[in-house]
Amino acid sequence: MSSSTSASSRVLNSSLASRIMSADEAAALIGFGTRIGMSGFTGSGYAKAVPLALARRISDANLRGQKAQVSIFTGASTGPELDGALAMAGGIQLRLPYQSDPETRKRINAGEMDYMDIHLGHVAQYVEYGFLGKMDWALIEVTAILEDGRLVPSSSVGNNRTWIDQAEKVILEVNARQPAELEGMHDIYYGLQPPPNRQPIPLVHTGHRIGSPYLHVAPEKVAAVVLTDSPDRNSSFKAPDITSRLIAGHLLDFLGWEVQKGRIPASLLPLQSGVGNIANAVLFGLLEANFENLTSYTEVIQDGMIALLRSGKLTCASATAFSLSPEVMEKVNAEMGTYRESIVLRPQEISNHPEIIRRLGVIGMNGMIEADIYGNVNSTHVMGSRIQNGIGGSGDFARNGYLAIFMAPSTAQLGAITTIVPMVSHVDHTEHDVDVIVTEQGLADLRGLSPRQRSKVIIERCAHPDYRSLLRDYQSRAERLSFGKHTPHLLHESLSWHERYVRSGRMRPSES
Ligand code: 0RQ
Repeated sequence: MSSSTSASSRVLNSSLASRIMSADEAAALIGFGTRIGMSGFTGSGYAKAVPLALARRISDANLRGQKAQVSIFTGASTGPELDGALAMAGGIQLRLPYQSDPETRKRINAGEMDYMDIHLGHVAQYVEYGFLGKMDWALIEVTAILEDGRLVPSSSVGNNRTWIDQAEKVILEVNARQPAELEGMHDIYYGLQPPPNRQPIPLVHTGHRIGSPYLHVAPEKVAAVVLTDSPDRNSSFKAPDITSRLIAGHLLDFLGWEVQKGRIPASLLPLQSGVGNIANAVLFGLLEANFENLTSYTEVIQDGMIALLRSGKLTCASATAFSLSPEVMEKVNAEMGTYRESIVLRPQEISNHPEIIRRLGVIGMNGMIEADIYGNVNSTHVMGSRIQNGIGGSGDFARNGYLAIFMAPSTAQLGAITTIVPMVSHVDHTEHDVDVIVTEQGLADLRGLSPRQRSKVIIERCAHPDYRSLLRDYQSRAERLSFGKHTPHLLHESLSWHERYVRSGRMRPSES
């Protein structure tokens, strides 16, 4: 297959080519009330034409007074043509497992849409165990369909293997915009069995290939093939600002100390890096740091990861998806073939698998909304009730990695609220899973510390000076007056700290 081909010339299987139809015709096959497993992980490799056509159908039906909705399962967040369009049409009944679309977020927080926030590494097996009901449709973007019917996956793998295997019927979108050179980059593992017959996964280093570069589909399940030619859509990253540079600096100093103490090799351990600007700033910080021969076992390949690969500092990156800014995506797409040896894209039940994350000793670096003085971390909820994105893969890596590191600026909303609080308003990662907290103020290494010791280190190292004395005061009063003295708390007071955000008057009307 040449690199710039039309979508129709990428459907090499004649039987499947006979099922080519328009996005509207394919969307018309999907019944309302069904469960659809769609491709997509961050703004990469998501189905782009059929969701838009489905959203139009749903809008029309709703105008006629029909309550038309579907349930959407994906790998993670997607792009505006999927989440954005379907949410805008009021067409999503249930969404899982991770989203970051503004319209979807608005509807979830307005109580108009059900949302299940599931560890990304758990989704495939939850569906296979039958916990989430029967899958009606799989709607999957692919790069090409080979003569023998095998599928060349797209710029993300996510849960596509599971959706194709579990769904009754499959719709394939063949996207000519995805570089043909993606062929050979994927590693799709078909060896997972359910308990009690589950065997060890034979993956022992980041670049290890243990499966096939192709997805397999039973041809009789394919109800439609739709041809597209549209780019992935991820947002651009902000240039690292002073806060994210400081956070990156503290983190890199800490990793340097760990090497000096002989705890980890000079090439570190495989890195996992979460979403967002701070995670990206840490990757760019690594460019200037003294570490060589790095590897990465992660979910998403961000701009910073590509810069590290190009510099030669990173030798190999394993992930389930690209998550590149439009500028970097264009460059990477033009030279995709050069990354075939250094990048492996896997199903997310493998990229996020506890067994492998523990075996490789992954260093997990993720963003957070807030942490409390005992080291519990909230990654998902503002004021304990308004979801931001979701836990994503942060729990898979925090619970099972060699180090669980969480990062955030020490204040949010222009300083109106401290991100170091007495008690988090929602817990995603408990004190038992969190090793290190970093803000621009400093880094708290919590390993080996009791709760009371942790609280002192977190306040002194991570809290913003404007909030430090208030936190010290809370902590000392709690130590004197608390019911128990193991994890001292004043329950009537601890959560009221979050009200500062409301009292500050800096909430936007849409949030109140
Ligand atoms: O609000 O959008 O109105 O400005 O929350 O915060 O500072 O832009 O942070 O983009 O680094 O994301 C935790 C959300 C951080 C992310 C989180 C407000 C803040 C802003 C966003 P505005 P920032 P980032 C692998 C791993 C979970 C998933 C994960 C995340 C908005 O890192 O989703 O780790 N993590 N996946 O102002 C009130 C606070 C606040 C607050 C932040 N304490 N109170 N508002 N905000 N803290 C990848 C995948 O799994 C796919």
